[in-house]
Amino acid sequence: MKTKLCQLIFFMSLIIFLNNCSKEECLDCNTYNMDDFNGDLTNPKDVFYICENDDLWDYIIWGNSNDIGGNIALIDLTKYQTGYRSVQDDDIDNDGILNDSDNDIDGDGLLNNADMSPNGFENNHILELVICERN
Ligand SMILES: [Ca+2]
Ligand SMILES: [Ca+2]
Repeated sequence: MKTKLCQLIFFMSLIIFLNNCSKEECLDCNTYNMDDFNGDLTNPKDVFYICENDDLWDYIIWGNSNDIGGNIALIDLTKYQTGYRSVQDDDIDNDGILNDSDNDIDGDGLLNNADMSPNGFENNHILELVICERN
């Protein structure tokens, strides 16, 4: 009886151990601004490395090989994982000066400290295409 219980505990422990050993997926990713993306993959907006357990992973709406469309069809989906993410626009008025150092963030001619709405009234998020290479 005691031997059976020990065997049961051993096999339960083995199953739990093997389930926890599955390797998490990590990806090398490039992002492209969807507003001006023309299919050119050589000039990414941002480059990052991400793993499934990173917080950033959940901010990306991951696609899969069943919903291929538009420009993404150019990519070999057995090698690449694609998705979308929404990020804060770091240069709202597109003057080349990042918001952090821009004294007129929305570009309306009123300096931030005198502007009732320094970030303007537009949606200040950018939709980015995320294309990641599997490791
Ligand atoms: Ca700016
Ligand atoms: Ca302003």
